[in-house]
Amino acid sequence: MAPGRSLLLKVIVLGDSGVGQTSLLDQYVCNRFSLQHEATIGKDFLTKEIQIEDDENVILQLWDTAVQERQSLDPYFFRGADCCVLVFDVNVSKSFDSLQYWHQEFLKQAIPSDPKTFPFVVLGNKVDMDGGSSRVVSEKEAAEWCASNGNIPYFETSAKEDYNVDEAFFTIAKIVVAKEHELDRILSEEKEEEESSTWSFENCEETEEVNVDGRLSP
Ligand SMILES: Nc1nc2c(ncn2[C@@H]2O[C@H](COP(=O)(O)OP(=O)(O)OP(=O)(O)O)[C@@H](O)[C@H]2O)c(=O)[nH]1
Ligand SMILES: [Mg+2]
Repeated sequence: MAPGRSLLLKVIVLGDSGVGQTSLLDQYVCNRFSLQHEATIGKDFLTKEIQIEDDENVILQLWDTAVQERQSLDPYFFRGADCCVLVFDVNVSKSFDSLQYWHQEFLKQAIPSDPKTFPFVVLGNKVDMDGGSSRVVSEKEAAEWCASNGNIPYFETSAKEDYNVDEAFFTIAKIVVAKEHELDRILSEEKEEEESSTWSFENCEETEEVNVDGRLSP
């Protein structure tokens, strides 16, 4: 990436209604938390620019979707996503069971070029509730699910207490940027390979470029 420029990353947040998706984004971007549950309507995004290395800035475009959107996922909306954040509530086992569904639905709709390596992150939210006594999904159980579904990074969070929220989104940005760099590296290697397979014959009167298969270059 050219110096001084920021990479824009499209991040989709998915999960059952009420798990705290909007609250996590509100806490992360606006440093605020509300006890009210106002179901998200339509789809909306918040942006936050962060620095992940000395000379590397990224703009996270964080998409919060409404229940209706999630139930009939719009393929055109999900295509082009750089990361998908799956959220569940550690106090509601149904929301944990739904991870499988959201994971599969996202892959089905977004059709990433390599589903096995597409960056997901899982957030187990509301760990603060009742001092942890009402939780029904253990950290071990959640981590095991993540490990067996492609080693997805797992974070325990509390939007209310602002616990692990910055850390989770920072890791999300780093994972996606690392993937972008890997892609850039592969593309430049391919380009170099392509260039080195073009030979020049300099002993002719006019220099002609010939491909390895002997055809003249266009
Ligand atoms: N104790 C506690 N409550 C939380 C936390 N995060 C969210 N909540 C509460 O959970 C409720 C639902 O939060 P939302 O952020 O609106 O949930 P959502 O996932 O966006 O819900 P939909 O928009 O309906 O999909 C609200 O009453 C929040 O105050 C948390 O970390 N701890
Ligand atoms: Mg919401």
